[in-house]
Amino acid sequence: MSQFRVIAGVLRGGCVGRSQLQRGYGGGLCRHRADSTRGCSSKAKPLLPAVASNSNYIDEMYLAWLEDHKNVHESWDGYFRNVQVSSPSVEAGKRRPSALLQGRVLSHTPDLTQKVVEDHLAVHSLIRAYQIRGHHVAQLDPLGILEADLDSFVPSDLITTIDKLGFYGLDESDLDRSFQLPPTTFIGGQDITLPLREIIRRLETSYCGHIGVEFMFINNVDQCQWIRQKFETPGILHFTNDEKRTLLARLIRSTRFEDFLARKWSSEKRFGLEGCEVLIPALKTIIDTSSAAGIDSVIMGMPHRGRLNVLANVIRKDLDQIFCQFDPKLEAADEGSGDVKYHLGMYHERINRKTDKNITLSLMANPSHLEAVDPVVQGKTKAEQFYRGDAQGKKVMSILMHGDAAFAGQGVVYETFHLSELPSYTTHGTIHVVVNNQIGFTTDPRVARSSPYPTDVARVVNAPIFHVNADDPEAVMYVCRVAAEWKTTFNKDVVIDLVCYRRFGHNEMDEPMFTQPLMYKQIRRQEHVLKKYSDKLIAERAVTLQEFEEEVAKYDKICEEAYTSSKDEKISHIRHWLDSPWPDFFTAEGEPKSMSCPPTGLDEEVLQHIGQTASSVPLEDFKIHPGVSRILRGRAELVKNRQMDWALGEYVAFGSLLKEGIHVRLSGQDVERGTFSHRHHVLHDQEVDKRICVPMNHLWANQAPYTVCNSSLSEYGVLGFELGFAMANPNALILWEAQFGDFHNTAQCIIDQFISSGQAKWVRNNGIVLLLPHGMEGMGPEHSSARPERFLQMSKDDPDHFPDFIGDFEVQQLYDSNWIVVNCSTPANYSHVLRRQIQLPFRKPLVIFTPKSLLRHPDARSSFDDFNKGTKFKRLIPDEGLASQSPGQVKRLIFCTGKVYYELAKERKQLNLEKDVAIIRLEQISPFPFDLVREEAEKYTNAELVWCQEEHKNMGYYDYVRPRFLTVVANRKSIWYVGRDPAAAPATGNKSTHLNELKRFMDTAFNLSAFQGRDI
Ligand SMILES: Cc1ncc(C[n+]2csc(CCOP(=O)(O)OP(=O)(O)O)c2C)c(N)n1
Ligand SMILES: [Mg+2]
Repeated sequence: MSQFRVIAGVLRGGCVGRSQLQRGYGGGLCRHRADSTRGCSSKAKPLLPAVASNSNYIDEMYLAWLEDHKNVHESWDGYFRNVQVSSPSVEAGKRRPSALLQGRVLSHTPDLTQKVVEDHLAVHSLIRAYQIRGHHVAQLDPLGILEADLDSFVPSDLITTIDKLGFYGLDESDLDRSFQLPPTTFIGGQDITLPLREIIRRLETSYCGHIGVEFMFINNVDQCQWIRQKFETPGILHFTNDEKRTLLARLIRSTRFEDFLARKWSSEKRFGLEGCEVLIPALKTIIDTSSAAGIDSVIMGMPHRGRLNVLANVIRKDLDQIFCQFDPKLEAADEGSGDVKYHLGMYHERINRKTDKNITLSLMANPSHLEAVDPVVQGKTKAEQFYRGDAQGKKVMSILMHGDAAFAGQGVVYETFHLSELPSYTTHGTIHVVVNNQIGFTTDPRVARSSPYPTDVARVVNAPIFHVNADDPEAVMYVCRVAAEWKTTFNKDVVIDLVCYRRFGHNEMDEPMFTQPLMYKQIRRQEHVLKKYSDKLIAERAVTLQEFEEEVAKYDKICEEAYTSSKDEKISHIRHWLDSPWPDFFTAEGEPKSMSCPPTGLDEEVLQHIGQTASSVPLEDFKIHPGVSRILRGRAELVKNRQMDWALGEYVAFGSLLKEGIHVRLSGQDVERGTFSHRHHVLHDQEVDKRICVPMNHLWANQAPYTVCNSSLSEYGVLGFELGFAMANPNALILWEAQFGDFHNTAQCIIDQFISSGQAKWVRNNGIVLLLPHGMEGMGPEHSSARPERFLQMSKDDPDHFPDFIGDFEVQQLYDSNWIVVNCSTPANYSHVLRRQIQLPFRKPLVIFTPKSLLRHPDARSSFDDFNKGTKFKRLIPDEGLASQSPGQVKRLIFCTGKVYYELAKERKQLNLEKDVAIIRLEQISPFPFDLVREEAEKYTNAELVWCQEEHKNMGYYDYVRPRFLTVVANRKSIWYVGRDPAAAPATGNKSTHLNELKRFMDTAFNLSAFQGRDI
């Protein structure tokens, strides 16, 4: 066999055709010669370097080809034919191919080879430039007046004019030369070489049309290759007539729905979707594709814009239920204050018509606060995945919709993205859809963000971003399909940027011409997308005009009929808008199954068992840190003495609930160890990297799982996430712990908008627990106060109304409250309140101010007796000392809460005032235990009442408790204040000032004549 034949044979066997290349991408890039039977190993060099290293190589191949075209691989065959065609003036067979590559007859010199290589490299760079920067010149803006990205930057390495070829050392004469395509492009389809002109044309089609793809920052080559294949393969944007008709029908529904609302309620705010009607078919395409891939539950979050349309045409809420919300005379049937129609949520199970599979769609209720719902959706999605054992997110997924201004501006978007890949928080890929109407209320993007696109925030997690012109419905559908496939393939987030416009003002009342006159002149001229698309399909004969008109008439009729029946609705049930129903937890009417709470005490064996597990390492050969060993020995000692400290009390609550099948999840910054190093729920082997042990998961044979997870350094995002998690299942204890209580205020929006008011607005129970370390310990202004005053101000119990004590008052009062605020002073009470949270027949958020120094305080311990059967949470802890034995002689009754009790008790002892002063601990502050406080006030008839707190007077609890105490004593007595003076900062940064303040108010607390002679 001649040498030429060997080379040709190698090429034929080894030169990889397109289909082989496509298959190969998952296992790594390969355009290598792989036929080992012909002497090629997997280490064979790629073709191009071989060309580069030896121009004879091409010549030899060329000669082999001349001998018989079949001697070489068909790609080379095509290549040599091409070269011949492009140099017709010379008899091709007599020239060397290295010369032919230049399109001229030249003698064979090393310079020539060099030039071939350089030109190929240049073309490869050019291809790469389009992949990276093509989106900058994509035609994304349907209005064609603005840049959908903020910069008008036209990359110099894109061939927007012929002279740009010079950037690569090429010129116009090179346009018809063929170039071999690199393995990092799919523009060739089956062809491995293409003329430069065609290369550029195809790159423009893929990257500079109505779709702009941003993905080259992704640091995973398989993922990049996957995207390239999806967007570069020729002919990808092909739709069947059936698909086009479905798309048209969906666009009709979306458009006519808004038209209908506009006709019937022209002056009502509804935040219409006009200008982005394509959102509805877009979402439906995502859902269809996801359903086909096995997803059967989709949880969605979205802002105001287009929400009613999504409810009607994606979730399929009954139209009459939507229309009746516009009736001003509609009466509310449920308790609570309700919410405006474009905030309500919805849950619906239906059959997906495209896949014939069941699918559950839920849209989460949300406040006006843009993007606040993002982490909540993620938390709920995670919880559904967790409880269904859907470890990879193959069944349950989330879709988040955003406005362009909010997506760029709200920090919680970033926080939510950063949860997306964390093991205990990932939902395995969210599809984000941005309704990018290029405006936020009245503000232009150029003054609303510093990044070129509103979507740039997604780059931090390597999410691909697909920008698409929303006036090209087919391009949108394609992008949505790819996004859904991306999610199911890689389990990672992806962003669809629907570049659209807002046909009217921010809402239907707003005049946009005040602020965006030119844009709105253009918008008035803009043809509706439905008109454009229907014309297109009619021209293509995919539908007839008559079919189109019939489809429109059909949907209009549906709307009219629903409108007529909506007039019969006189009462609005918010319950019908519930996004997370708990059917087995409540009665069919959505009421609690009882109005009582079983006691929360436990058997001695349970306490012993939990105590022992908490003091040991359940795994063999597991070497823990000596400091942790010491802590565990300390716990064992306590257990031996039937004592519990704070950490053990918590262990008992969690461990016993796990035994009862209740999942417990504790999340927050450094919660695994505990900020104050008291918890140690995750043990780390000191010798084996990443070997950990969670003893709580080794407690019982068939226990529920315990999740304890250190979170990212976020409050807003993480608290929102846990709140969402707690929505999925009432039979779970979900706790979020702030590092220090003060940090909760960066999550204030979740607390105000969801936790304190969520049930009133959306009739949705939620049993989330907030653990907020709190206490004046001289640590300075920022590590002292969890701001109890804020929580108490938002408690809805009436300060001036003395309630009737009917039924189980404790439970009834909790039922009527919007949340529960406690400050426990003993481990047992902490443990009981956590257990009560689950024993209650309904769910309310629970805010617990937790201690810092008390974690190790020898007096702040509880006996096993306080946990035993029959014991329960004490809303108030009465004085049990000398004062309580002869209450008539007590001169002063000090009410307090939390840690200050121990300081007061110590001082009282030192001053020998135990008979004169009674100290009562308010453990549940809100709802206020009117019944128990009255008992105490009546018991100590001759005592003056004092409220003592360590917080400053304008903070803490005083403003909350004072009017309630006065209601208890019917304004016949004063409640005197003892504590720190009013202040701006929650605590001093100066240690000695701190101690002086403490001394001063302790002195007042026990100065029995301090208030004599003062007016009531
Ligand atoms: C956190 C928050 N800040 C301010 C507002 C007031 N607001 C309501 S809509 C809006 C503009 C939103 O623009 P964009 O996100 O682009 O959505 P669009 O209305 O354009 O669809 C603003 C500022 C809000 N709802 N939430
Ligand atoms: Mg906008």
